[in-house]
Amino acid sequence: MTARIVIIGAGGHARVIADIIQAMAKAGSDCTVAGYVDSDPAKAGTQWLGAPVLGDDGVLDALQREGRADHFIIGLGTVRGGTALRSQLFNRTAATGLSPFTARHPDAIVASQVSFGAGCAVMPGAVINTGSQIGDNAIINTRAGVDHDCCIGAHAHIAPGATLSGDVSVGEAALVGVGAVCRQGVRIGRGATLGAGAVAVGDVPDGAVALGVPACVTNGKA
Ligand code: JB2
Repeated sequence: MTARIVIIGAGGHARVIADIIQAMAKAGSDCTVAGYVDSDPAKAGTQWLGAPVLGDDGVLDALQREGRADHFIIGLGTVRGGTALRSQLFNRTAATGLSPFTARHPDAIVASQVSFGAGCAVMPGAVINTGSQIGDNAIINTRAGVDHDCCIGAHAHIAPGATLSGDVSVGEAALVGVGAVCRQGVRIGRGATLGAGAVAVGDVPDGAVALGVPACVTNGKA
């Protein structure tokens, strides 16, 4: 049966997700975008990549009950509220009875013995090497590299062009910024941020923000 997927959010990241689902369908997967939900009332009724904004999060129960959608994926990326908001939306939407959908672009390279949780997003050009584990609702963004035996926690975001060497661990809801680099074996803590372009040569503690080359923990913004 065709998976009818509702995308949570209707911004830039959501459109990238819609494009992936459409690319998967073209490549033979039985899936379609049922529509989006977005908290901005001005977006209700608009169309993005041929699919409508169906309302706000309040319509999810009815979509599920009336059989208009059966799956969801979080379409918010790096917004205010960050990964914490993504995890809240994931848990709240799963509670409606919709099932999380993993969107994996056909042009991503995924090695053997890689495992995915529920509701992940893997963008075009991403490379995930053997033995890696990707947690629920994690994003492996455009051209990010996740080498062998990495462990990416639930709700984490590996931003475009980031490079993780082998055996790197990224904690739940952590953000590895655009073009950041993690040396072999480092641990990025739960809820931590490694800023854009930073190079982590040592561990980043839970909740910390680390910036620069080599990355240093700071109280500043990433
Ligand atoms: O609670 C919510 C909610 N909060 C904000 N529920 C729902 N259903 N939608 C919510 N939104 C909506 O998410 C906003 O009204 C807005 O339409 C959308 C966020 O769109 P925006 O384009 O601002 O951000 P994004 O998350 O799609 O993209 C960010 O992250 C990506 C990874 C940008 O930084 C992109 O440049 C980046 N590539």
